[in-house]
Amino acid sequence: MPDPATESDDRGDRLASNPPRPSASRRLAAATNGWTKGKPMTDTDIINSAKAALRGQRIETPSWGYGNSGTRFKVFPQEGVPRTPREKIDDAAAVHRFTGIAPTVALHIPWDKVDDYGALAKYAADQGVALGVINANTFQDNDYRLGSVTNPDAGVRRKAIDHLLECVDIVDATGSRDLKLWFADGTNYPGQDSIRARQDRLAEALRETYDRLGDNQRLLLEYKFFEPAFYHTDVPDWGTSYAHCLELGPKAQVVIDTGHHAPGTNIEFIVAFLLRVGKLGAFDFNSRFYADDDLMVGSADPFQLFRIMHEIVQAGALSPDAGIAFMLDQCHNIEAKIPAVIRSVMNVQEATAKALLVDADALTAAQRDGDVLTANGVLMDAYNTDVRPLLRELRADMGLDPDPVAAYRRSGYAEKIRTERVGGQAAGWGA
Ligand code: LRH
Ligand code: MN
Repeated sequence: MPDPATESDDRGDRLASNPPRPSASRRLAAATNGWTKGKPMTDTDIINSAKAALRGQRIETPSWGYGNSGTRFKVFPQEGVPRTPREKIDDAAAVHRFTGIAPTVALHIPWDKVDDYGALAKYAADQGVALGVINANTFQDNDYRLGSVTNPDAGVRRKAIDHLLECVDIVDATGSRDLKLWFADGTNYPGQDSIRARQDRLAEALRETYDRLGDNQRLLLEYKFFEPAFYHTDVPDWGTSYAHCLELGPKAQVVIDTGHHAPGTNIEFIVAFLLRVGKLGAFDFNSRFYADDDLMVGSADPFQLFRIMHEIVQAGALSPDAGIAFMLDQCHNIEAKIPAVIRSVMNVQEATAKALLVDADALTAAQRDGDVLTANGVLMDAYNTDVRPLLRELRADMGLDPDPVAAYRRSGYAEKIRTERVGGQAAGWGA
């Protein structure tokens, strides 16, 4: 390992052999301002390949992100909130119209329960979107006080498993690919139940559900280190989810909800690890300052989101055919919901664009040479690049308004839903 103290002098001759390439921001500025005329098309290639990747990016929005939500202290209802799954789909379609990269909406059962899921899928298609991940809900029934699939009572476990199987029927009916499972299951006091026995019950329920999946369907298992359980949670971390997914088989994948980790957790390590073993199925993107705050992704820690997308880009896992579902899982307790979702999609786009501008050759060379500062510098260069001009240009190329939030505000959609959606029961968590 090179001695950092003497790092500079032998770096000299390396610099001679491959002069440092202009920084990401200089290359971006050069390319977007046509300074590259006559220069080899390298920078423009980089920009164009970044644009192509960004154009192919897909972000799924959550139906519950359009409904009322809050905390145990208060849910502040908002005007114009959808009352039905169809109105939630309308709002998701609006987000797609202004961002161009959010063509699917995740459903949550029973919050989005309908009699005819095929008709709902048709309705979504008519609005220009498709139904995405189906989320089961075993955390709001009175019977689940001591757990759902891990409950000591076999009858309660049966009820929970039947709900999971019903959700697979819904995946069939909507033509979706994924069933997503998050269990609130856990205990509040040491001794309350057998941690080991609960793992056996969980494995049994997962097995029965997994075996019900169709060939091209997946079971996505989400983890969370606490809440609503405050002593132990039955799927508390990525390792537990990974172990159960390994035990189940290839159709079982891990979901990383960016708000579900103990403070200080290096989430991009989990991303890199699961990508390496082919077990990363999806993200629930949001951000937090403290616990599972479910704030707009990238709003609390944009650098963390960049580091996560850097691992994704480096692994070539950004494009939809890499199989990772990039979803938002957020609650807009005090802010206007649709512009918040649009802003969130833009935050993921910005983090992705910066990750796509990382000079991978320079990074690999510096890492190979143990050149710590240069390696970190290459990443920070990309992170500190203002990619908003590039994204505005991309949206214009896609026939979209360069500023989706402003375009949404000018569209009159907010006024339309405020006047139309009067009466009826505004959608919410129904907790
Ligand atoms: C649990 C969770 C899970 C969803 C719910 C809406 O905290 O992240 O993904 O089912 O939020
Ligand atoms: Mn989640």
